[in-house]
Amino acid sequence: MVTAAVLKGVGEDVHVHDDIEIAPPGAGECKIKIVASGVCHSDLSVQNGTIPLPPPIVLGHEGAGIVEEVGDGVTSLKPGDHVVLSFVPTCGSCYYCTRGQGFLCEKSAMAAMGGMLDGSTRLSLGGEPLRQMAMCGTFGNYAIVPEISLVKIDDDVDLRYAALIGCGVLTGVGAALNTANIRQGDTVAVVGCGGVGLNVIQGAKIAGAEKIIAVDMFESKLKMAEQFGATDLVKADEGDAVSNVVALTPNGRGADVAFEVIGLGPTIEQTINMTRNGGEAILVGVPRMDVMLNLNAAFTFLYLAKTVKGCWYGSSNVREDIPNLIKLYKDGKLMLEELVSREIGVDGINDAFTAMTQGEVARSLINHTH
Ligand code: PAD
Ligand code: ZN
Repeated sequence: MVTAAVLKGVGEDVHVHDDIEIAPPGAGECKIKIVASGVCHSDLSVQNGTIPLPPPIVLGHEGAGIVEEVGDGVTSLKPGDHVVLSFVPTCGSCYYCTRGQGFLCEKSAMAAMGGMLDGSTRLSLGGEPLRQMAMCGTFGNYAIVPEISLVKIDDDVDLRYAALIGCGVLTGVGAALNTANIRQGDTVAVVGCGGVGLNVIQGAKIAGAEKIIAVDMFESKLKMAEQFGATDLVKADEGDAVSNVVALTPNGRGADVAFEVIGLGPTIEQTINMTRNGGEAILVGVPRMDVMLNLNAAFTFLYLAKTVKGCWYGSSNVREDIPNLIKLYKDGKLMLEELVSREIGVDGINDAFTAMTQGEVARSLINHTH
């Protein structure tokens, strides 16, 4: 039996069930004992309908664990291996994977339906099929996960911190190192300093940015931003955020690269507007499906020659980027422990969602061994 936090209806609290049935891993799948899972805003976005995934579903997509059993044909993993779960499966052989865009792997389309690669499910509750968010479902203590969604890591990495790599770190650091083109000495702005935004900040620092301007509604988040490498802090609700950021950039030019890490129409527009002429705006936050932007096409894209790039999963290729991030962590260049504001049990998930929206945490971390 599996114990997991289940969302039964959009807008409802999640409830923990300890009587979830789990089928053995199918061909190309592994049974994973999930050790830890971060709580990301995207989990809350499924709960509140911003990201449309069909319930009933086990939320959670930022996790790490230990392989317990492997299905037919699994060759790259064996029981006992430590793994980070990737919320995008990467087959390694499709059009996108072979062009260095593993984050767009053709196999990932099924994740939008909440099922496994073949659309079916491996969990059930009271006889009813139960989906797993992004083929992960890390708010459960066990999951069946496709082999192509798993990346083996060294046994000496604490799985609690490895879990965070699975979404927030890959996405945030990847936005700075992969999606954006940050040059040595650049001025960067980061709008939204949550678990992902803080990783954009530390990624921008690694990329060589000299000035990193952090923008958030909460003083508490700005303090965290400073800890992760922000050099200048802007309180979003005090005056006009765009002018306040631009005033901090050399010659009032605007940011060489600006990141939106919230997912709201107005803050996306602000982020594009605070980018300098010829600069890059990187969109990381996931908006509701009906959000449209109001931008002057001629000025923004032609006369001011700005580039706007979408950042899905930090433009990551997980099989290369996860080992690289672990190396950065071991070399003391990447902060992981500092991202964990609280360690909770799976029953603390609704409180963790509240804490996230109140600016209290960088990340809450579910420890399934509690
Ligand atoms: P979070 O809730 O921890 O952080 C969001 C931050 O934005 C908080 O610190 C808020 O205080 C701040 N904020 C909210 N409104 C404003 C505002 N108007 N002005 C300034 N700051 C504000 O979320 P997170 O860091 O876990 O996730 C951030 C977004 O990134 C969210 O939309 C999530 O769905 C998305 C995401 N995208 C990907 C991807 O692949 N692109 C991956 C993972 C998460
Ligand atoms: Zn996430």
